[in-house]
Amino acid sequence: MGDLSPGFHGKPRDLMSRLPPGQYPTESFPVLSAGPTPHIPTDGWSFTVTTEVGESRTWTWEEMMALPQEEPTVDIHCVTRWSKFDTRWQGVPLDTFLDEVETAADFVVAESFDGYTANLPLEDITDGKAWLAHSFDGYTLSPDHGGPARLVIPHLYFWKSVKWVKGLILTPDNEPGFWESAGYHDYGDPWREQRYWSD
Ligand SMILES: Nc1nc2c(c(=O)[nH]1)N[C@H]1C(S)=C(S)[C@@H](COP(=O)(O)O)O[C@H]1N2
Ligand SMILES: [Mo]
Repeated sequence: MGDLSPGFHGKPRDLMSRLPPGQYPTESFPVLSAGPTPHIPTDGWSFTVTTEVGESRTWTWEEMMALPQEEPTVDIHCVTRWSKFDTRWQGVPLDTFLDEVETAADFVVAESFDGYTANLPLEDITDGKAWLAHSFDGYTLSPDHGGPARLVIPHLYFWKSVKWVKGLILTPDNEPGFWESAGYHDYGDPWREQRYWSD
């Protein structure tokens, strides 16, 4: 709790109101990866959105970097109970990619270069709620934190924010991802403490 120093961003009391139940604040940035860290060069990187009828749209690194950029500052919450306030990312809102495809799907599976997946309702990654991020705190995103690029979906537990993301697959039905198949909650709202299936 020593992390809660006044002057960091308002009063400690204000910060505590931003802390979901069962979480503790940290100023460090832990690394949580289920497997080894893949090292993907940007010239071998691409991002693909595939629709439920198999149509797809792909962006190269240069194309993605040329899109309008945003710099969200958000609080993030890991299911292992650490929360980190005011994390500053740079990237492209997922709306920008999804606007380029036609879909009637209600769900999406985010896929990583390492095989990791996470499922999400489509409405949870649209309307400015989620980003493809390539920088953190003004610096290129390091491989252990998901570089060259990762998802940032701050309103859900951070396991949904797929590192080394390579694409989004739109699906008519909900298809549980890596942790969602292994006992973690399907939706993962930190404010409702949706950690496990039984929550
Ligand atoms: N591809 C991939 N993405 C992943 C993970 C992973 O193991 N593989 N771990 C998830 C979990 S559980 C968390 S808390 C965050 C951790 O991000 P960090 O290592 O940058 O803190 O990434 C998420 N995204
Ligand atoms: Mo996590």
